[in-house]
Amino acid sequence: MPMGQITVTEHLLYHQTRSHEATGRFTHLLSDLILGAKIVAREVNKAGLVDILGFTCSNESKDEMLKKLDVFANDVFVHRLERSGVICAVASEEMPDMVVVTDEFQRGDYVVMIDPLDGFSNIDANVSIGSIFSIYRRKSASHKDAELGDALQKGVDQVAAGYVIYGSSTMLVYTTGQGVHGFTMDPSVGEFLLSHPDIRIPQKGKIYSVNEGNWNYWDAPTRQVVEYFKSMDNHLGKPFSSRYIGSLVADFHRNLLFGGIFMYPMDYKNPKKPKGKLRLLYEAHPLAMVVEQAGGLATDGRKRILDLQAEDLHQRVPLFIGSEYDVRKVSELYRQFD
Ligand code: AHM
Ligand code: MG
Repeated sequence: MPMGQITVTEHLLYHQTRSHEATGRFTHLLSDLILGAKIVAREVNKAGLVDILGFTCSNESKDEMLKKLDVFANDVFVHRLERSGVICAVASEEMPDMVVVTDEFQRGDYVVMIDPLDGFSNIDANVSIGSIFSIYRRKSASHKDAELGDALQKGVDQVAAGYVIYGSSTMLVYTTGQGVHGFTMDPSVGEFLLSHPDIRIPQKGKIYSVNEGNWNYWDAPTRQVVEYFKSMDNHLGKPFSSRYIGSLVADFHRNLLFGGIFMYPMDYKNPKKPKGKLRLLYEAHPLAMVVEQAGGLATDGRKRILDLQAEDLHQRVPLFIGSEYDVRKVSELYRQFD
C-alpha cells in the first residue's frame, strides 16, 4: 500500500500482531488517545478564529476562553481514557492527583501520563503547541486499584510514548519501542496517515534551543555548556544556530527532524531551591523514549533521563535532549565540574 495511505490504526495493528503481547488492548488504548487528540485539534484550530468571530455563547474574555481550552484538553483525554476499559490510572500535568479507575469491569493494566496541552501560553500567537503522552504497564496486582507506585516508574519501563503537534498541520509521532513513526492528519478524511516512517535524528545537529534569558539564573557549568554551542571551538567549528519557540513539542519536533539539542537546565530563579522547569513524567520521560528510539539521547546533565526513577507525580528535571553527539558533549562538560 502507498505510504500516504497507511492509517495510524493500520500501522499499529501491523506492529502489534507481530509482537508477543498482541492483545488488541494496547491498540484500543492508542486509538482512544488518537480520538482525544483529534477532538483537541479541532478546538485548537478553532481558537485562532476567536479574534475574527468572537465568542458565541457568553461574554467571557479571550483569556478565560483560552484558559478553558487547557482544561478542555485535559477533560477530553482523561474522560476518554478512564472509559477505555484498558487503563487502571491516568495522571495529567493539569491535575494534582492521578485518577484511578475503581470499577473492576472498566479496569485494565495500563497507566497513562499525559500533558494535555503543552506550550499552551503560546496559543494566542498562533504558535504550534502539543499534547505529550507516555504509557506504562502497572506493577501492582491487576485485581486491585492502582497505586501511586504504578505511576512512579523509571523511563525505561515505558511501553510507548509520543506526542501530537498542533501546527500548520496536525501530526502524531509515536514509538512502541520499535522505532519512531510520524503521521500527518489528512483533514479531508479525518485520519492520521503515515508520512514519516522510521524517523532518525541526525547524529550531530546545527541547532541549539534554550531560553537564554535565564543566563543570570544559571550556574557556571550550565553557562559553559551554552557557551560551547555558541563558540567557534565546538565540534561544528562554528556557532550553532539558535532556535527557541518556547513550546516544547514544537522545539523538540524540529530538532528531531533536523538535528540539534534542546535544553532546559536547572536554574536559580528561586535561589533557595534551584530546579529545572520541565516535568519528568509528562515531558522528559516520553520525549526521552522518542529521542532514544530515533537514535538520539536525553540527559539531566549527569544521568540518562530514562534511568531516572520518578518520586513525585509532578517532579521537575533539567533536560538536555536531541542529537547523540550534542547531548554527549553536554554530559562531558558537566563531568568536568564534578
Ligand atoms: P507549560 O507546561 O506550563 O506549558 O510549560 C512548559 C513549556 C514548554 O512547552 C517550553 O519548553 C517551556 O515551558 C518554555 O519555558 P520558558 O518560557 O521558561 O522558556
Ligand atoms: Mg507541559
